[in-house]
Amino acid sequence: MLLSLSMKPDRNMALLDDYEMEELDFVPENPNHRSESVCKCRICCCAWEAECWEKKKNWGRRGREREIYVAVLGKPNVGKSTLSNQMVGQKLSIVTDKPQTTRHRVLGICSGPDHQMILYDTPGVIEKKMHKLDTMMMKNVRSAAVNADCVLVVVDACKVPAKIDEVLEEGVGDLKYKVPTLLVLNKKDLIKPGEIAKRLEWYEKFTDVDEVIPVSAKYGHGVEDVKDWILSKLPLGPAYYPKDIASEHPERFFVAEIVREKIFLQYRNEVPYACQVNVVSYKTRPNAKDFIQVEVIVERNTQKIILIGKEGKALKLLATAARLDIEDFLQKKVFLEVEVKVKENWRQDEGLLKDYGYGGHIQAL
Ligand SMILES: Nc1nc2c(ncn2[C@@H]2O[C@H](COP(=O)(O)OP(=O)(O)OP(=O)(O)O)[C@@H](O)[C@H]2O)c(=O)[nH]1
Ligand SMILES: [Mg+2]
Repeated sequence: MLLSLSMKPDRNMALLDDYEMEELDFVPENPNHRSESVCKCRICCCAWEAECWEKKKNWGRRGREREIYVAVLGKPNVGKSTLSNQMVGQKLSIVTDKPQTTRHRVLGICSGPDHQMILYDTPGVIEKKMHKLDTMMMKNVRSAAVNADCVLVVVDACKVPAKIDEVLEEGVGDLKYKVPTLLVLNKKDLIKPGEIAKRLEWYEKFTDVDEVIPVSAKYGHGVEDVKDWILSKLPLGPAYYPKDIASEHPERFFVAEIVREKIFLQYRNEVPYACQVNVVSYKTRPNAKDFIQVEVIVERNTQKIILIGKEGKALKLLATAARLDIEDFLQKKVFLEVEVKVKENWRQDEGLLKDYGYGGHIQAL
């Protein structure tokens, strides 16, 4: 099954809307409702620690019982986000054909009648870190894996088999021999069955994983086998989240991600990588469309010119494509305003990166 944004997530996933924020008299530290200060729930990166926790503690957690945490790791472009979306049953992570699309750890909740898995989709593991952003993205990988009860390492079946040591090293470090690890051989639809068998054999022989399962995340083939493997390995805990919610990032996180996806799809070469998207204002209006103001930060004026295009046409195209998906996602009409700004070398600026929500860490309970 192909996933689309029109598969609407439950509105519960929003933590605080503008009205709640006003009521609570909160001044956000950064535009995307994320900061280094970490919510006590240890999952989200939201800045409003106390209230967020207040809100969530009634969500069914009992004492210190366990949920199942699953980290989805792998190199860029292997299909981690596609697999995570399929497992959750909703498009939470953006997907493009370009490597390094995912920059944060994205939490998805997969609830069944008798289980609840909490999945972390992560940025692709890269060896060469060109910018501080890359380093912080790798921190996000580690923060997803540090509490994981099990790890899925996704590899691309089309690629020549290769060791996964560096992926495990980056992700789980010293813990690598302690957590059950499944190698997910993805994109099996792109190779012949005989080749799949050879790849399986190679990975079974030359990697230190508990099992190898071939899947085609894009078409949903083998995804149930992955879930069964996770369930077979782990003790079941009580549901932490209400069964009908799929994530707990605030809506503005998904709005920014949708705009970023459209940038990746519309622009080429370095441009998408030089873009950061922030939601600067999100106003819910009872008698009018929601008003969303987004800024796209680029590193150079030349990139700004490309983004805007001749007579603003490119930016208009981008804003329309983003708005349509945002409306699908939120299931309501919105007014979307997109502005492009230049902040030189933001990818190297630790302060800015933190403001943009990278490098948040997870607090162990
Ligand atoms: N044919 C085929 N394509 C797939 C499959 N899974 C993912 N893809 C494609 O592979 C590309 C990358 O998918 P993503 O899910 O964004 O990969 P990722 O590992 O999350 O990538 P990063 O976030 O950049 O690390 C997209 O074009 C997907 O449509 C699959 O099973 N079969
Ligand atoms: Mg991804």
